[in-house]
Amino acid sequence: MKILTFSGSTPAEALKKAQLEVGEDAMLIETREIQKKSLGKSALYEIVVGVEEEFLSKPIPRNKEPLAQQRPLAQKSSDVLFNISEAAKQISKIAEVTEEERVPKQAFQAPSEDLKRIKDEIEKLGDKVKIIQNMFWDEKSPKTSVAIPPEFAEIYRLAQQSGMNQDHLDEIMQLTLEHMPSKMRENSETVKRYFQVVLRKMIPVRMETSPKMGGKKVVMLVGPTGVGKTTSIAKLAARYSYLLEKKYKVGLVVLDTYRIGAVEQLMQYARMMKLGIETVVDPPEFSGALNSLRYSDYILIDTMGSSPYDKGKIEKIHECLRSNDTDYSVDVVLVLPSSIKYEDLKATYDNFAPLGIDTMMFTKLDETRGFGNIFSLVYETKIPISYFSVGQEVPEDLVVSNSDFLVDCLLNGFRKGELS
Ligand SMILES: Nc1nc2c(ncn2[C@@H]2O[C@H](COP(=O)(O)OP(=O)(O)OP(=O)(O)O)[C@@H](O)[C@H]2O)c(=O)[nH]1
Ligand SMILES: [Mg+2]
Repeated sequence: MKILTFSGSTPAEALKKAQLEVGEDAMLIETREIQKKSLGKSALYEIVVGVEEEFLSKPIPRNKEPLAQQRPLAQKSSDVLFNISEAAKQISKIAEVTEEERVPKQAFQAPSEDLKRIKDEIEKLGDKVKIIQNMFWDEKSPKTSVAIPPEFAEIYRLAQQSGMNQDHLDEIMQLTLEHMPSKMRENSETVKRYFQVVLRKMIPVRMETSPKMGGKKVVMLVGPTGVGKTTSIAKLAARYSYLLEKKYKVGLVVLDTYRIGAVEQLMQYARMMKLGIETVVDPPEFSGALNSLRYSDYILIDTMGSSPYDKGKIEKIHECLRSNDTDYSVDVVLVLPSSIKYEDLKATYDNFAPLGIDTMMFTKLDETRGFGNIFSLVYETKIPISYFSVGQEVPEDLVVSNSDFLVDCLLNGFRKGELS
């Protein structure tokens, strides 16, 4: 065996030279560092290889470098450890190990740096996922598809379950999509908050105002049978006459002339609260009844319950309103139960609409779970809400209308215990 040495600025470079000169069959005997890298000087490595004489006799390609670095070495072939290919693999393994060793060392020195890098990467990935979701939402508007992106899914489901009319829901979703800043679409919490703001803006409410100096408020409650008109009149009478800071004079009128029981019901409340009460049998008596209560700040008018399809009874109320020749304008409040579906609310509204509805009052909120029907009716008719009735108790189960209350009921359900 012939022993040869090759040198290079790295062990790999020296090996490459050896491979070019003597081929793959040489055996690596030793690798040495001859000169350390220093300023202005590159490092120098020397490898020692052993080659069988027979391989050396093969012609060496003409364009190969001469064996400039070659020098014999007193080394036995039994000391040969590797062939050159194996050595090459070993050297690259050493390089890998060195690299691996360096990583944990760095991690140990600056763990927060690496964690920060990983965190940044995760955040970037999260952003990409959200961008994809938003692109998906842009493409599939709720008008054309039921596929709602995850951030919108919760709010969409809640609104749908609330009994809101589907067309209204789709319209509102469309509006939300158009106006919502893209930053807010990022998670379901911000989507919900924005959706709440949109809904709130869409609910017309009538603020409660007191009668002007020397003025009077005349309020008439109309609506189907058994919805809670008389009970609500009693709650309002109690509120105005002794629950508010200022105590107002309240007078009552009852238009329900055919049902003795109904008149008696309001009479009892009047007695309890010491309020004046007038009854009206025929429409021409209506103005007279108002005039006889002229000392009052509030005149509250209870009417006979009418089936929404009983045009005769509704017409009788209309006649009273038309016959009013006093100076007082009558605020007509349509009382509706929140427990019926949107389509029935709308049909009822349509039947009472000829009376000229000024505001709506929704009762029996304590008996229902979804409030989308109320939302849809006010969204459709644009008639503001004045009050909610949330139970049978007089006078406490009355809520003065505010959009926050309805939106909260709509999205989170009604919780009587949480009423202030
Ligand atoms: N749970 C619940 N019951 C209510 C509410 N408001 C009224 N009621 C009840 O509903 C029933 C009918 O109430 P009324 O006030 O007599 O209804 P009305 O609209 O005057 O009925 P008519 O005069 O027959 O047309 C009574 O038992 C009330 O206690 C409410 O908000 N929640
Ligand atoms: Mg009644």
